[in-house]
Amino acid sequence: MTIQTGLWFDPSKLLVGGRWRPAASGALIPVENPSNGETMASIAAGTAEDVEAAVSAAEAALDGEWGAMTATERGRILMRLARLVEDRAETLAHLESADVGKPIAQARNDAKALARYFEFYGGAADKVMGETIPYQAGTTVLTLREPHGVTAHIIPWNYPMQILGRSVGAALAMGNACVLKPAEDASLSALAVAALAEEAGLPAGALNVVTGWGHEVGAALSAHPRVHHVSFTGSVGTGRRIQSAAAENVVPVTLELGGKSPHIVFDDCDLEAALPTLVGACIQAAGQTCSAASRVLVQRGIYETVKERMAAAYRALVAGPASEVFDLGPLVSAKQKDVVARYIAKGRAELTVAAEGRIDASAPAAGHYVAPVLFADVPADHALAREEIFGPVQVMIPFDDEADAIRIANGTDYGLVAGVWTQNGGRQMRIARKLHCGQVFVNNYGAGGGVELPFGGVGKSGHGREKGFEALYGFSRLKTVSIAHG
Ligand code: TXE
Repeated sequence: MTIQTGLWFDPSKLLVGGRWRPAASGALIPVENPSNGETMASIAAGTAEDVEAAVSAAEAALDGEWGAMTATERGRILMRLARLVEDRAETLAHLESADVGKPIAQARNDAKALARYFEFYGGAADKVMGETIPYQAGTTVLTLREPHGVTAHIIPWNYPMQILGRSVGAALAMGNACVLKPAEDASLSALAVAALAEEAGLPAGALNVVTGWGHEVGAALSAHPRVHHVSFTGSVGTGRRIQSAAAENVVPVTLELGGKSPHIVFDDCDLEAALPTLVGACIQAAGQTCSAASRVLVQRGIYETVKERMAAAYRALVAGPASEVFDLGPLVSAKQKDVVARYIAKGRAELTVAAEGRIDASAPAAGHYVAPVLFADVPADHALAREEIFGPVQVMIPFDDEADAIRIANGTDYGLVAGVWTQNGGRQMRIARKLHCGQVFVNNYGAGGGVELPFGGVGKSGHGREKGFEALYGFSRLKTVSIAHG
């Protein structure tokens, strides 16, 4: 798809204080369609000057109409936004599919999730309450939940709509004014949603969007002394830089930095229920999912059976242009394809390939396609079993018993999510408690799903929780008020 006329926003403009305008520098960044390498639009290359203007606009919103609104009024706006997203879901899905390269069915799911985030946080906005605390005689103590103020949202390219929804949705519900920096590889849906937010009645300055490069806009935003909270999803290296920059201003950060999530299959599981999820939980979005189950740990008694069945599924996988037709689209960029191709080459040289899928003949040579690869019998300490690849590559690791499974599962620096398949109730609970991660799926695997479920990592997967009510606590601060009244 090339970007068509009839869209409700101009991709080459920033949104600052309710005004759509070019970047202060006037510079543009071409937007590539990863399915065919063609340029389909241009986005504004914002700079520190635009960030400064956006932060000032957010402050003005907090001092003005937005800051004066009740939680119920904020919630109603988010609910209206949810309906508008639903109304335009098909266009949003096509935009995302073209921009990111994901199959249209997956992009439709992202649009649905985006609407659900706004619906959930719209409904939750006026249900966050403080407490009264028993204290000394003659004194009443209560707690108030207040917005941080200006919040920065630096988001990646793999699930732009979903990550925008969970981050900005929760921040707006709590009354913050947001400055959003989408990824340079995939900014279109963020601009589209910001325009819908205006239509829903969001006051000027409550949501500002500054597109541009990470080292310019992202760096300026995370270091800005008048930003009060930074929320980031992306790589460990960039997360570290963002946390350091925010530390200079002593402001809180929420970091979601990906993972190397294990999918653990015990020989007492319902194998027919488990098998379809084992491949799907990694291959979604061509493996470019933070919670991708990229390590499959299988108990030895059923290892060969699972390997054969997964290998058969891999041989049927076909990558091709983002559409209705193919299992996988291209990777988002030439850069991402190079990273993944290097891992695959290393795997081929040092490991056993169990099976691979293929790239369809119709896939344009200029697209960033990678055929999915399943590696078997992978040593748990191999680079492909420890490092985030962020592509359609899965490793299979055999294990002996529960203790062995836990040791391997906890053997990386990451800890985002984990999946466990077993019918043994005691084991389900033991494993769920022992895994070092932020979320455990037992007899299911919900990569990316669950608006209501708190989500986030431990270790190098980051800290802080998004989604659910937890996000509302993260996007607010608690004030204790102690009133001596005799
Ligand atoms: O990430 P970056 P990249 C992982 C995945 C992938 C790797 C690299 O392993 O292979 O990261 O991807 C902005 N200050 N994930 O290079 O750089 C940037 O503009 C402030 C996991 O795309 O982290 C974009 O908006 N911001 C992941 C965002 O950070 C900066 C999703 C993410 O880019 C910046 C994506 C800076 N100095 C990648 N430099 C997940 N957790 O889901 C860049 N940015």
